[in-house]
Amino acid sequence: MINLETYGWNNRLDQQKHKSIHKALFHGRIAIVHRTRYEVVSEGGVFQCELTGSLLFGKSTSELPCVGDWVIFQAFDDHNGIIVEMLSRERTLYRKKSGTVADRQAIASYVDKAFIVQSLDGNFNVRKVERFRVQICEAGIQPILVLNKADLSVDRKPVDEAIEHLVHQMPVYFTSIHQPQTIREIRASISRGETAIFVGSSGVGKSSLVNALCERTVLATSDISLSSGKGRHTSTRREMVLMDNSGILIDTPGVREFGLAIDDPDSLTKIMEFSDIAESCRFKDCEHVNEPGCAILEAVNNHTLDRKVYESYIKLRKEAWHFSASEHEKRKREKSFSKILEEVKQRKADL
Ligand SMILES: Nc1nc2c(ncn2[C@@H]2O[C@H](COP(=O)(O)OP(=O)(O)OP(=O)(O)O)[C@@H](O)[C@H]2O)c(=O)[nH]1
Ligand SMILES: [Mg+2]
Ligand SMILES: [Zn+2]
Repeated sequence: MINLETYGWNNRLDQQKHKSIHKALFHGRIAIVHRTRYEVVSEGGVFQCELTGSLLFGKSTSELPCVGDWVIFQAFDDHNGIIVEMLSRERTLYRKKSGTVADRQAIASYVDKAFIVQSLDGNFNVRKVERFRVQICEAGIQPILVLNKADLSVDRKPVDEAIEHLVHQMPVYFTSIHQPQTIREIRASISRGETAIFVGSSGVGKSSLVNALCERTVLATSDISLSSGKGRHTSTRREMVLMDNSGILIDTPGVREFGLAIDDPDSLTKIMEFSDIAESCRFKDCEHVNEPGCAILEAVNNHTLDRKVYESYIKLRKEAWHFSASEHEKRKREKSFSKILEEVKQRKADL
């Protein structure tokens, strides 16, 4: 029998389940999502489940179960079942679905820690770290920066300089799968029942790190002798694995672009730790672009705030604003569309 507490099941979730009309059924956590099939880890083992029609058609794509979600399911036999209910989501990492204006995509839920992985072999990009960090903090998840492939002889000075402002905002680890001590440090930062996700570009070593943390090959990794490590996508799905006597790890495929899916652009000021300075701006509604008496612009001019960090903030805020405005528009359109549908139904009923 599987002890679901090692997968993060707790009293709060238990209470939630007890309020459900489905409380007599099994519950479990989604480990892998295939197109319409979900692998659910439950006390009785791993079940292959589908969704009931009302879940499948009653929810938008981003609301459908993702890796990490807790669900209640009806078992048909020892291996198969149907998901009848999702427990309410917490700490969900979203991104903007690529190729859309304001569609969100759920990456994983019930996440405690997010490891932003970059490698020191030319992949390092501090602006990308900021982007991931903003989305992670917005979800109430703890961000951690992992700079992998530390065994390669690379000049660390430019990296240290670039992350100077970040080291105050999140823990930073230099790791290598060839240096066990660095892996032990990461392992020690994840407790039993805690869920940690690994995000970052392709080839940085996310799956290799998960394997090293589990001390066995649970995931496929790319063979360096066969590729330059660039643009080759080895992992193709999000997958949850259990680390022995410890936490839950979620590996993700490398993403080329990580678009922000943020509802409240103003939250960025707080997340990027600009609020303290912004309090001294002359105007309460200062946009920090060209207003007189703007404390942020003053900080940039007198070099207490790095101009590049400021520019990054403006760019991310604009993106978040664009997403939230389009999402708002979309909701309005959906509302008026459902109103029209209601009216049509009503008219039919009146006839
Ligand atoms: N030198 C060195 N190579 C590493 C390290 N970690 C991973 N690699 C190599 O980097 C390559 C890519 O590793 P993966 O774990 O497949 O990378 P990934 O981030 O999972 O990539 P995607 O699944 O495509 O997103 C492999 O050849 C690994 O052996 C490290 O610490 N040092
Ligand atoms: Mg991978
Ligand atoms: Zn200002």
